[in-house]
Amino acid sequence: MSALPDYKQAFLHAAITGGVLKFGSFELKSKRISPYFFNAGDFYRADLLEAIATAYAKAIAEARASGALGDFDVIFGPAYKGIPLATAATIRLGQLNPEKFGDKCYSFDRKEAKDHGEGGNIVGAPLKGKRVLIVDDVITAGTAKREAIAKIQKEGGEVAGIVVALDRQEKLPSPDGDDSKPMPSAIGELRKEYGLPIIAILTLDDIIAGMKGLASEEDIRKTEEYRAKYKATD
Ligand code: OMP
Repeated sequence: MSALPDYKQAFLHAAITGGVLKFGSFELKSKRISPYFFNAGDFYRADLLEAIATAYAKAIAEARASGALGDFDVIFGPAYKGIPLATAATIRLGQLNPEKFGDKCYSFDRKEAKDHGEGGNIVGAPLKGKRVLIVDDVITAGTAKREAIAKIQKEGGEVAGIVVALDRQEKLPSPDGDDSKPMPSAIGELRKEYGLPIIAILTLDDIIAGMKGLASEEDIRKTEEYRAKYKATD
């Protein structure tokens, strides 16, 4: 029996059987070579999109109910992969609890500012004076999250927190390039630096625990080896 809540188990099952969580050899943004890769852009089929939207919505509702996350006005999805995630999560959250979440809005950024028509950098709800929850796919080094925080602040919004589908639990690269040294995690550093709640639907530990029966013995072994090599100290 899995210790994961049902909605997380259902999400992990959808990610593996739907081919969103892939096993093989993948170069990451950090240049590390990973035996697994989670591509949120592959949640394009209706049933998979529904699965990820439900997982975000339930994780957000759970965090609000426990007090781990404060109130927010807008769900922001950084371009491009965050756009359908934030949009779908906003709809699902409103369906889940219309009274509590029916007035939540979505918003996303343009990669290039538009200089005609309505103009600007933001599509969807304006961020000025709003509490903004970032919804994004994966956290490895936290670079993309820092960029999203800076964009929201520049628009006059206040970041309320970050929700990701997967925390890879990786240590930050050592300044001297020696990856064998213990180092803290990207999530831990972001929490410390910005004092923000950061919520992950799944962690690498959850994936390894849930892979059994869904992935080959070899993929499980390689993923465990990768975790042993790159897992952060916190
Ligand atoms: P940061 O941790 O904020 O730099 O973001 C990591 C980014 O890496 C994600 O937003 C993805 O674009 C990409 N990524 C994945 O999508 N899936 C993975 O399993 C691993 C990565 C990655 O390259 O680390």
